[in-house]
Amino acid sequence: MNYDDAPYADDCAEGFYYTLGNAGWKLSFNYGDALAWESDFEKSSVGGSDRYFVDDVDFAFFAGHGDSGKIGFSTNYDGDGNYEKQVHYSEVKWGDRDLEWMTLVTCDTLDPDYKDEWIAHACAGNHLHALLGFKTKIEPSDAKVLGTTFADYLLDGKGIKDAWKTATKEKCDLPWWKELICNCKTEAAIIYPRVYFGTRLVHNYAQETLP
Ligand SMILES: [Ca+2]
Ligand SMILES: [Ca+2]
Ligand SMILES: [Ca+2]
Ligand SMILES: [Ca+2]
Repeated sequence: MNYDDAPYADDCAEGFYYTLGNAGWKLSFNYGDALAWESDFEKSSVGGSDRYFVDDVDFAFFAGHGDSGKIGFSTNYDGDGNYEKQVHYSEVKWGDRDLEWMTLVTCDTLDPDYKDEWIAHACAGNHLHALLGFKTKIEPSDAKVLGTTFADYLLDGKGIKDAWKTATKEKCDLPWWKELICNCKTEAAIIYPRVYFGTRLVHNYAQETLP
């Protein structure tokens, strides 16, 4: 989590975290601001330690700053000097250890121009089940209850795609003047691998529910 000048990121991430925690999920870590390190998200081949952090849990959730193809951090914990103070798509491979779902509540990170890159890196090997986030800008205050709402829908038994779509549709709406500036409306995104065995689709992760 990166709360630094993203005033509702903590409400968002902690809403998600404690809603699942109260429902009996084991809580592993909750880091904000300078305690949130980019290396926690990055693979070991670029000097990261995701195997002890985001890839050591089933569900990881980040709220803070983002840009096309990346998320941002306030302090530098980069392992190899490339892409400092950010987690760039090329620095991640998720789910090759334990992670199934990654949610990034950040602006523009899942910009459609970078969809193939996220699939090629984050989903390499088809381990990760879903990467959730936004294609566009989001209004910071909309994030406030988004984490809780999303967790509630998952706990209600909605599939991951449906839960994310419903929660973001309900809670995220740019003010009209921002829509004019970017000529866009807030649009959520979910990226997931379709895994085939021969010609048969063996995993449709979009409908997966919490175990
Ligand atoms: Ca790096
Ligand atoms: Ca980095
Ligand atoms: Ca990994
Ligand atoms: Ca797992």
